[in-house]
Amino acid sequence: MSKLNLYLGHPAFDVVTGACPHDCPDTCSWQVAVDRATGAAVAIWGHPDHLITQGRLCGKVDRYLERTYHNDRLTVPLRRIGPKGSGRFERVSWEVAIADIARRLRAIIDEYGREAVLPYSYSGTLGFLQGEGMASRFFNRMGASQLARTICAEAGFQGYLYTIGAAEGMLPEDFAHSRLILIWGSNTLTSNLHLWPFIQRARKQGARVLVIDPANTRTAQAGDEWIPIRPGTDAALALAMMHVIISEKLYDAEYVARCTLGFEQLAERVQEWAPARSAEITGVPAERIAALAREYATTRPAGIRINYGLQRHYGGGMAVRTITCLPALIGAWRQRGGGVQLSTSGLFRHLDKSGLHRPDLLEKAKAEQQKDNIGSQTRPFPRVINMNRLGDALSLDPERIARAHYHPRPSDPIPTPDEAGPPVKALIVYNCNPAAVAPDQAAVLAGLRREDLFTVVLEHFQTDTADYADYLLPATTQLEHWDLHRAYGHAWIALNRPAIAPVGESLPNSEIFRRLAWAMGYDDPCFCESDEEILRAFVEAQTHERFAGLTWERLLQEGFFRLNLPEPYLPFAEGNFPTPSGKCEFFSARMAEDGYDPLPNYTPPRWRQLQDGEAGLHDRSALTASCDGALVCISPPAHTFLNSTFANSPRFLQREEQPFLWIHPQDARLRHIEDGERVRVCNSHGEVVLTARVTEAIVPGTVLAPGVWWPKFSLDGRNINQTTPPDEADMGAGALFYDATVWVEPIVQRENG
Ligand SMILES: Nc1nc2c(c(=O)[nH]1)N[C@H]1C(S)=C(S)[C@@H](COP(=O)(O)OP(=O)(O)OC[C@H]3O[C@@H](n4cnc5c(=O)[nH]c(N)nc54)[C@H](O)[C@@H]3O)O[C@H]1N2
Ligand SMILES: Nc1nc2c(c(=O)[nH]1)N[C@H]1C(S)=C(S)[C@@H](COP(=O)(O)OP(=O)(O)OC[C@H]3O[C@@H](n4cnc5c(=O)[nH]c(N)nc54)[C@H](O)[C@@H]3O)O[C@H]1N2
Ligand code: SF4
Ligand SMILES: [Mo]
Repeated sequence: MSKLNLYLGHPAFDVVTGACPHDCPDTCSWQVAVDRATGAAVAIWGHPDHLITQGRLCGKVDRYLERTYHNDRLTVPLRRIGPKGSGRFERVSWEVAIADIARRLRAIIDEYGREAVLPYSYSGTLGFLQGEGMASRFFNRMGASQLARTICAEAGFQGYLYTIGAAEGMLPEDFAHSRLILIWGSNTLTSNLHLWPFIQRARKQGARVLVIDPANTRTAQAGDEWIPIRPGTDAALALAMMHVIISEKLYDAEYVARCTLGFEQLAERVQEWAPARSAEITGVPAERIAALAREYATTRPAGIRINYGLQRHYGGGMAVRTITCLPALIGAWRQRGGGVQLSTSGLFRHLDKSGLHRPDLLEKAKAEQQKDNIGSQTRPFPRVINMNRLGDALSLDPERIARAHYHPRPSDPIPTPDEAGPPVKALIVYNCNPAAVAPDQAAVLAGLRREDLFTVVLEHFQTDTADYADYLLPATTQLEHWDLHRAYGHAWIALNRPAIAPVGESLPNSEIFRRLAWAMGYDDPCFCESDEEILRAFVEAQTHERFAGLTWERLLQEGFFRLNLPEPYLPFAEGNFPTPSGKCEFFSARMAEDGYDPLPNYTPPRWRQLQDGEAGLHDRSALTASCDGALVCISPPAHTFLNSTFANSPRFLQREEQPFLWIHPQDARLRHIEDGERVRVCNSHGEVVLTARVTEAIVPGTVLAPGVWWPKFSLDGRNINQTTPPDEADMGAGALFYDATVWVEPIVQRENG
């Protein structure tokens, strides 16, 4: 019998509707059974009535109760007693913790200015409230440094916007209508599971599924064909496909004329991109490229799923920009099942978040800052720090701090060291585990180790980051707090109701920031609103037609809401792209203004530039004279981890066995590396010990380290982000997780020699 039938309607249990908080395109709705007698959650399952969840959670979140009731859950506020990083704490009361944190923050602000405080957060929860809801009110009111949240998706997102205009495209359910599906830089069965049933439906109707990936992933194995490609070279593949499509006149001339901009220039550009040239760059044989182009242009409808795996390279922005020209070229947008999906977050772009985040409070802080008479007045206040540059941001060197400022486009000025602003003296981390997930780990840890840095961490568990906290505050999990979610892989909004009381003394992020605001003396009424009041007001503030019919009462009753979209949803069938020209922009004047090539192009990845000796000397590893024997390292998600979340669960640790490094037999042989042997993976940023898995499931010249392991549960207390460069992608200052150049050697050999 299903869990649902066991508990629904049973007098001894309440069934509470919620939503998965995690960073995943699927944003599942769930139901939780709560024992009325004990108040404990006893079962969780996917909501059966949700079109995308379809009654199933993934293997990770199916075990969410284990996470909530885990023995290692933080349940009381803690204050550091040992040296920084030792992870030794004593228990304190909430009153003491909040009062002391506020006192320390005030002292830092008085001495160094508001910008000396840096919030650091990302995607532990994607909820509107427990994500940035109360936190942004707090930091706006303070006038703290702002954080550019660049760690995941920025490069590709910007590339998509230049071409399509907004993060809108195919809906997942519409892949059921496709007859050809390209899964391009995405491991659907691991990171976007709820798309798969729609893909399977298409296959039953005869659709073919091709997977373009450097690794023979689960998804590649489950598809019809794996097309192996060298990391960071996808734009070269797309350009050659366009070359074939245009030269063989397989494009949709009518759609191109009516709905696109710059076809003539595009045609001229792709003349340079014969499949043979692309083959040399991508490693995909020229005949395969030509056949792929023909199949893509002549199979209708053709859908492309790109995911962010594709854009964690130096040329990631341009790659996404270039690939997303393909559907317009063949008129794929005309049909249901045709087009491309990167993210659906743009469907929600009309959400009015001003009442939630209160940017007006920042104006208040700015006005006060004028009077403070501390800090730089020569550049806009407050400064914005690129989260990928945390190591630089935490250094005391003004040159490095300046480098950590966010400058997402070539046309953006890089501040001079005297405009860098104060050193970061207080770091407030929530929903994030930078000691594990951020690039240039050694630099990040050096910063966290600073005795003069006051660090507060809000967490469920004692992560590697938490080990460096001065105060470690226990946060509630999704079972224990209110929240509201929008998806980035479909068109639904979901409400999360608390199912159980907070475990131990844990508090929602919203409540922790609320108490901190009071202790800081911020008397704005918004810091007195309850969580329910905040969410209700947010829902009621929405006026755009896409949200017509969305009410708080309805959410309470039904748990989720689908945006009002036309049925079928064919956003660009008649053009109407949300770009400046209203067309799909093969030629983008905005790109030219922002300092880019206005046409689709191939921007080589950083590993390629290093090999060709072209990388800027900004970057320390460029100083390594020779790239002989270097390999490209990518580190996509391990199946049962979600970034670093779940990577402390005994069950999932056992499934992933140990931190592996996939290496092709050819590369292993050259280095005398045997399967199962310990290897050292290193570059000028850092090094880490992994266990070699010699396999043909990765293209030669590339190694793959499934991520993201907790350093402290790894072989040598480090993880693969020791080798991730802090450099920025071409667009949006995005991260380069899959663009590391590394050297790999067996450990035995080095110790002997
Ligand atoms: N189980 C699980 N699910 C997750 C996550 C997780 O960590 N674990 N992470 C979540 C997050 S934060 C995100 S952003 C989303 C999206 O998550 P992504 O990190 O985009 O993950 P994937 O969709 O797995 O895409 C990675 C795939 O891209 C491939 N790849 C790497 N470089 C290249 C390249 O240059 N070209 C091509 N063609 N392929 C390349 C990798 O081999 C891998 O198979 O998934 C979310 N879902
Ligand atoms: N090498 C490598 N590194 C990567 C990636 C990769 O593919 N390879 N992927 C990158 C990507 S795409 C992303 S999105 C980032 C993600 O990086 P993070 O945003 O750091 O995500 P997680 O690693 O899942 O860590 C989230 C933390 O938030 C905590 N948390 C969850 N809910 C709450 C809450 O309600 N309150 C509080 N206070 N804490 C909470 C969790 O316990 C967890 O420790 O990692 C990036 N790092
Ligand atoms: S992680 Fe993704 S697939 Fe798993 S329950 Fe959450 S939203 Fe669904
Ligand atoms: Mo991400």
